[in-house]
Amino acid sequence: MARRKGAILWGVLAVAVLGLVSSRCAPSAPKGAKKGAAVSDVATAAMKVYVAPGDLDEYYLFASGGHSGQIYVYGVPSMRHLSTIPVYTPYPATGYGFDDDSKKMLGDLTWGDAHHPALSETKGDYDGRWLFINDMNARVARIDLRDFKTKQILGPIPNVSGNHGSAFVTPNTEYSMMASRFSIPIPKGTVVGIDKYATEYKGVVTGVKIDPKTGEMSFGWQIVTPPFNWDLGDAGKLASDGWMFWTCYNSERATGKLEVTASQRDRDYIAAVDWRLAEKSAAEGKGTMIGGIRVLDPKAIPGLVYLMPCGKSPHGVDVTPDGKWIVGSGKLQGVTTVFNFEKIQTAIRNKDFTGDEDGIPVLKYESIKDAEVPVGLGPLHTQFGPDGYAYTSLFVDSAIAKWKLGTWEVVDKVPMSYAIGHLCAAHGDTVHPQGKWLVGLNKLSHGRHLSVGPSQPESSQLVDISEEKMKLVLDAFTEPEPHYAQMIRADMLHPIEVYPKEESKHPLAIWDVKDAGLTRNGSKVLVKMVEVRSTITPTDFEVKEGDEVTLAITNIEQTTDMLHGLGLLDYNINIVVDPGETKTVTFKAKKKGVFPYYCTNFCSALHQEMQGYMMVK
Ligand code: RUQ
Ligand code: CUA
Repeated sequence: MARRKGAILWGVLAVAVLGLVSSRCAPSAPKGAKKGAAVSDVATAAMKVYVAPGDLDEYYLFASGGHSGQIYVYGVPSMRHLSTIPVYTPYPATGYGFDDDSKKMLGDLTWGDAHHPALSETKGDYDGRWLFINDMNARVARIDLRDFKTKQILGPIPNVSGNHGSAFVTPNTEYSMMASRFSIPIPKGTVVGIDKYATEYKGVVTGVKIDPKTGEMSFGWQIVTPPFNWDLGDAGKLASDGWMFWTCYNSERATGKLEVTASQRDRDYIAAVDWRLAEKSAAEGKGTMIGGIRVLDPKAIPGLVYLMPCGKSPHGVDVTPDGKWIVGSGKLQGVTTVFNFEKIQTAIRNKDFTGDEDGIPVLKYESIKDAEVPVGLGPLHTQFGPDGYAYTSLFVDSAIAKWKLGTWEVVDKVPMSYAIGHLCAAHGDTVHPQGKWLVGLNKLSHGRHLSVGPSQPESSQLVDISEEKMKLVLDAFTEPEPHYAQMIRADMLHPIEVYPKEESKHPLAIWDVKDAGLTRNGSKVLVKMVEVRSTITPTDFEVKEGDEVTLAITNIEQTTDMLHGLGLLDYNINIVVDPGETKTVTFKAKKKGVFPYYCTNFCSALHQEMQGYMMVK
C-alpha cells in the first residue's frame, strides 16, 4: 500500500474518510501483495500458524462480540474459534438466558453491546482469574475463567448512558472503570431540552469496585464531568499507578450532526483521574448521592481530574508497560501523541494550566507532551511489545505502524485489509508484553472470503511480530463485532471441564435417579430431574393447566464433554446442563396437551432415545 503523507494531509484525510464509504470496489493491498509473494513466504507463514491435529494453541484470544452481546474465544496462532461465551444475550447453544438464574441476571435486557474485554490483573500482569466486559447499556459483567461462564452482571449503573469507556481494570483489579459515551441530564429520568446540552447534560466516569477475593462487583464512586463523549480508557501502571486515563470527543459540547459539529476544535481531551483520591473522597463521604451512587464533583475536590489536550477526536489512550508514557491517538490526525507522566505531574505542581472546563484544569499541551509520532493516518489504538516497540492501528491508512518508544521512529508498517480498529498483542497492555503475535481487528472484511450475502463477517488478521519486520500470516473471520480483544498465554488458564460432585451446593441438586420426581405445593409443582446417559428421569410427568412448574435438572455425569440438554417443545424451553451442574427453569403450564422433551446435545449412541413427555391436563 502506498504511503500517503505530505502537506495536503487534511485534503487526503477528507477524501480517505469519504473513500471508506465507497471503497468496497477499491483493490485491497494484501491481495496484490499475495500475487507477488514467493511460495516459500506462503509456506513459512503457513508453518507458523499451523497447529497440527491434536496440538494446542499457544494463546487464548478473548474477543468482544460487540452487539451480539457475547465473547468469542479463539486459539492463537491457529485463529480457530473455540467457544462463545454468552454474556448479555440469550444463547440457545448453551441454554444461557433460558434457565432461571441466567434469565434473572439478564433482567429486562436481552441484548448488550460489548466492546472491551478486560482480563483481571495482579501487579499489572494478567492473573487468569476473571474476565470483565462492558455493555453500552451501562453494565459490566464478570466471567469466571475457571469455567468460562458469566457469573455477574452489574447494572445498569445509575447516571451512565452508553458505557463505552469500559471495562478497563486497574493493575490489581481494584476497579473496573467505566465512562459514559453519551451525556444526559442526571439522574436518569430527568428531561431537559437539548438546547441546554452544554450546561445541563452531564458525562460521568465511574469506578466499579471489585472484591479482590471473589471478584464480586459493586458500585464504587462516580465523577460528574462536562458533556463530553468519553470514549476509551486505560489505567496507569507502575510509574503512573493510581491514575486512570480516558479519551473524549465532542469537547465542543455540540449536538446534532456530530460529524461536523464535534470536529470544530483542533484538540479534544484525555482526562487524567486520580482514582485513589476519588476512592478516599468517597470514603470520607464527600460528594452527593445521585440515583443511588456517590457522585463526586471535581470542582469541589481539587486534584481529582485534569484534562490533557490531545489531537482531534482521539480514540485509544494507552499507557506504556513501564507506565511512564501515555499514548493518545487522534483518529482525525496523522500523528499519535506521547505524553510524559512525569511532565504531567510537574505541570500539575506548577499549575501549568491554559484554562478550565467547568472547573477542571486544562494542562498545557506543550508542557506535558514528549512526542508527536508520525505513524500515519487515523491512529486508533496502541499495543506494546517486550522490546520497547509500540504498534499503532491506523484506521484511515488501514495499516499497523511499528515504532520505537523513546526515539519515536517509525520502523515498519504492514497493511491491513480492511480498516483496522483495535489491535491486540500478546499481553500487550500489561507490564510484561510478550510480543510474538498481534491481531488486527478490522472493521470491514472487504470481500476476502466466500461471499455470504450482504450480512458480511468481520475480519481479524494475525500478524507475526517476532521479528524486526511484521508479517501478515492469516486472515480469520468472526461474527459481529470484535471491537477489542485480549490475548493471554494458554498455560495461565486451567479451566475445569466438569463440576465436581463434592462442590455441588445447589439446593435442588439430586445425584440419584431414585430421588427424581414430582412434588406439588398448591399450584406450584417442582420436578427434580436427572440426566445421565441415556435417560432423562422421570421419563414422563403430569401437571395441571395453570400450574407454576419448576424443573430442576441435574446432570450427574462426571465425565468431560458429557453435556445433556433439555428442549421442551412448544414451551420455549431450552436448557443445557454441564457435567455435575444443576439448573432450574420455571414456567406457567399455559397450554394443555402432551409435550415431548428431549436431550439437545448429542451425547451417546442412545442420545436419540433420551426423551420424555410432559402432560398438561
Ligand atoms: S471500539 S475501534 Cu473500542 Cu468501541 Cu474502537
Ligand atoms: Cu444426553 Cu443427548
